[in-house]
Parts: sequence; C-alpha cells; structure tokens
Amino acid sequence: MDVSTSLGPIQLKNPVIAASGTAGYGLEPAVVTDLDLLGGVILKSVTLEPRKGNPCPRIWETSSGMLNSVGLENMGVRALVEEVLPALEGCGFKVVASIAGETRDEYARIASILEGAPVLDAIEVNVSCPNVERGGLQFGSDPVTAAGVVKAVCQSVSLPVFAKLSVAASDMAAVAEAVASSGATGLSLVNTIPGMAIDARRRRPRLGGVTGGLSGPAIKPVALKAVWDCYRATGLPVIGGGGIHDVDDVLEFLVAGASAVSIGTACFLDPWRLLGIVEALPAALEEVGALSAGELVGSLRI
Ligand code: RRO
Repeated sequence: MDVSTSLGPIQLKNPVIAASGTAGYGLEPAVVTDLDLLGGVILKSVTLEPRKGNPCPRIWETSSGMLNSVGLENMGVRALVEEVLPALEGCGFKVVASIAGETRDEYARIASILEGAPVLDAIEVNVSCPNVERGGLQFGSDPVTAAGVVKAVCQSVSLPVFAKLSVAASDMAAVAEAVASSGATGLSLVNTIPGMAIDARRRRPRLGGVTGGLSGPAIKPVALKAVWDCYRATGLPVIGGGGIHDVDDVLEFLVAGASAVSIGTACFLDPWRLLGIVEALPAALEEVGALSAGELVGSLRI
C-alpha cells in the first residue's frame, strides 16, 4: 500500500503530522516516542523575541476536548535557528516551522531569519492563535490582513508557505482564497476554537488566561467542514486536523480534501497514538478500497 502523500512540492512518506504546539520543537517527544516514523512535525510557533506565555493553569479538560491558554510561550526564532534546527539535522520527518507575529513586518522578519536555515521544509504562518492580544486571530479573521501577512512572508522566504487558519473567521473560505492569491503554497486547518471554562462556585475562569482554544473530538465535525470548504474554494494542498483520534478520522479528513493530517490533542492522552495511526493506515486504506493515500484526497462523493 502506498501511504505517501504530497503537499505541493513536499513529499511525505505518510500523511501523519504532529500538530504545532503538541510536539514541542520536535526533540522533546523523542524521550517517549519515535517521531522519525511520522510524515512530518510542525514545531511550536515562534515569535521574533522569546515569550513567557500566559499564567497557569493553561490547560482545562472539557467534555470531548481540551482548552489551552498557553499564550504563545516560545524560545524565539533565533534560538530555534541556532539551537533546535541543527539538532534536528538527519531526522526522518519533514520539519515545518510555525511563525507568529504582532505586525506584518514582524512576520516577514521572522521568515527572513528562517530563510536558509538547515532542515526546514516549510513554514506555517500562524494567523489564528486564539490566546494573544495582538496579531493571532485578529489577523486571520480578515481576508485582506491575512493575505498581507502571507504575501510578506512569501516575499521573505523561498520555502513553501502554509497559512494556518481558524474557523473563528466569519468567512473562512474567503480568508483561504485571499491567502491563496497572495502566494500560499497550502493551508493548515484548523487552529483551536476560542472558548472558556468557568468555576461557578469561585466565580473564576478555569484558565489563567481567562479564555482559551478548544481542541479534541468536540471540534472534529467543524474542522472537517472547514477542510472541505477551503479545499473546494482554493484547490490548495491542505494539512487538515482538529479532533483526530484514530485512523478512521484520518481517512475522513483525506476524503474531505486534506493531503496530510495534523494530530495533537490525542497525543496528550497517549503519546504513542501517532505511531499507532501510522501503523494502522495501510490496512485502513485497503478496507475502504483505496490503492493509495493520495487516491482518497478530496474524493468525497456528493
Ligand atoms: O500558544 C498558544 O496559546 C496557542 C497557539 Br500559538 C495557537 O496557535 N493555538 C492554540 O490553541 N494555542
């Protein structure tokens, strides 16, 4: 069974990618699991300068999901280039750096620092973080602003650029179309969905950052529709994810139009989950009568 896939110019040995923010900088999970078996890893989003992130608690479990309010804690792009990327040299997975900024120029500066860095295969432009005051979702909700950021990044790097979008945008397909026409190679869908949890007795928010981003099985139907809508609107390669828990979920995202899938929250329950899904993929594809992973992409029959 051919489980390989492609994201525009990038060839992946399989479609399973660790989602940004859930596999650190691609080095930490090696303590418990073998990321080399994955198609790719999207590193934690980095900013121009390091950030401390939001106050604790930063995680709250909900029914069928999880809220996070990490607040973009990260080491900064220079530390990523100097300390992390050299250590990833020789790894068996495709490496995608994720970037976030407060202004369009800041995104462009971060991208230009990444240009020419070792091991990088692509850049994810995160214009959909729900947990920052400036940039983040503000940028990704507006087609013109999102397109401006993506264009500035594309002008600063020769690497393929994937725009990470949120369903919190009022017209997500319009944002997808706008970033497509400003040079994005592909889309990364979806970021977590803004939400909150409250302790009524104490009349306090459960998260230190007050609000957070919802992920996990609760958002899977929403994410599937986003992939389907944006794939149809743009025809761009899509990294699809949101609540993927098992190999059947992976097949659903491929049929909706994703060429690869990003999985994160499931790994908090079980760090070996990604490897289990990679192992289960050939038999699962065979069971639905597919000869390859690629054949399933966007194959929804209406
Ligand atoms: O760090 C975070 O709080 C965070 C980010 Br940058 C993001 O893009 N999505 C998310 O759920 N959390």
